[in-house]
Amino acid sequence: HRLPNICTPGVGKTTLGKELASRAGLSYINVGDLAKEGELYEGFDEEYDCPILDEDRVIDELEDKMSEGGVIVDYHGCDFFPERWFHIVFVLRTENSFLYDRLESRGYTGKKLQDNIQCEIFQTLYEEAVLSYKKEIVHQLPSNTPEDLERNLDQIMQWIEQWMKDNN
Ligand code: DAT
Repeated sequence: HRLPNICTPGVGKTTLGKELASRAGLSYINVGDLAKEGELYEGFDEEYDCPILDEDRVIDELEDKMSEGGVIVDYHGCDFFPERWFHIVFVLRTENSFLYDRLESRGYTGKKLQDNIQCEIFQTLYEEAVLSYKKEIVHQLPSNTPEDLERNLDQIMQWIEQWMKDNN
């Protein structure tokens, strides 16, 4: 069976991605974890206090799995992945008040907290997604409440079923 590849940049990605993988029988890949395990970095960003992703090595690492299909890729950006990899891209959107609380409880403070909120206000990740993929495959999903999560899961499951019918 051919299975679709899905990219979910945004907020609440891990929660949605893992649950979706288990319901749909797809595999879930967290690019941040993959990079950490393989030390796929090419430097360190002092300002943001985080390592800089070696994008070429990440792509090499994922290529075989992606061509097999059936992969959910979780990352906060999607512009450096090959366009051919993905059949659908979801950008999760969280309102500021909710986002602020979530990031604060994750220990974000100061510039890192402010910049992440700004990124959401300016729709940075959505803009990046529509510039990198055909607009028709990029979807924004609200991700504020547990009800949103459940609705998103139902919708994506329906999309996957349809995709399987159309492609097998
Ligand atoms: P990400 O992977 O995008 O960083 P996450 O899945 O780790 O985000 O979620 C961050 C926090 O928010 C975590 O405590 C779970 C919670 N969360 C995720 N989706 C949610 C939703 N739809 N409603 C309420 N809380 C949510």
